[in-house]
Amino acid sequence: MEKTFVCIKPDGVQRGLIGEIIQRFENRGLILCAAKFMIVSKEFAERHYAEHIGKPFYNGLVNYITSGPVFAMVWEGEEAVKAVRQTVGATKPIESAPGTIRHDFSAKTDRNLIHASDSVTTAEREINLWFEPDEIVTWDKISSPWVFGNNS
Ligand code: 3AN
Repeated sequence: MEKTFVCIKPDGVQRGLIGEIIQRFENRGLILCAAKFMIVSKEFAERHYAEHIGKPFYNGLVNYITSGPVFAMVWEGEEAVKAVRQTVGATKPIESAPGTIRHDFSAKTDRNLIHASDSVTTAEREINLWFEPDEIVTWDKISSPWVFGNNS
């Protein structure tokens, strides 16, 4: 199954939304594989956001993600990248669908609560950047066949 990287940004942590956000991924049957509560250094933020260097919002983005603790996670499931992005919602909260995390809890792009990998390739890069291999827990969730099973 596919793995993806998710990070609750400092506004999500400060606003007490860690539990709510985890609940939404658990509700979809996704499997938590890794989690870590940490403060991101400027150097680390620059590596994470390397693809955005030069964009007008780049410096603000680095300041934002380093402004307080974050909660980084790896989630697994069938088409986990797409499923998580769908639950997270569009980058601009004002354009995100009702029922998504960004719609339900945020108001503007500069405070959009959460990061999620946008492709399988990005997910691999981000998981390797944020987690050591021995921090990723591989386990059988007993409810998974009731979520990802096939009728055959
Ligand atoms: P997403 O997080 O939805 O994948 P990206 O990868 O396009 O969005 O952008 C990464 C982050 O950069 C966003 N989460 C957001 O915080 C910030 N960002 C993107 N576009 C803008 C923008 N036009 N103005 C301010 N911040 C932006």
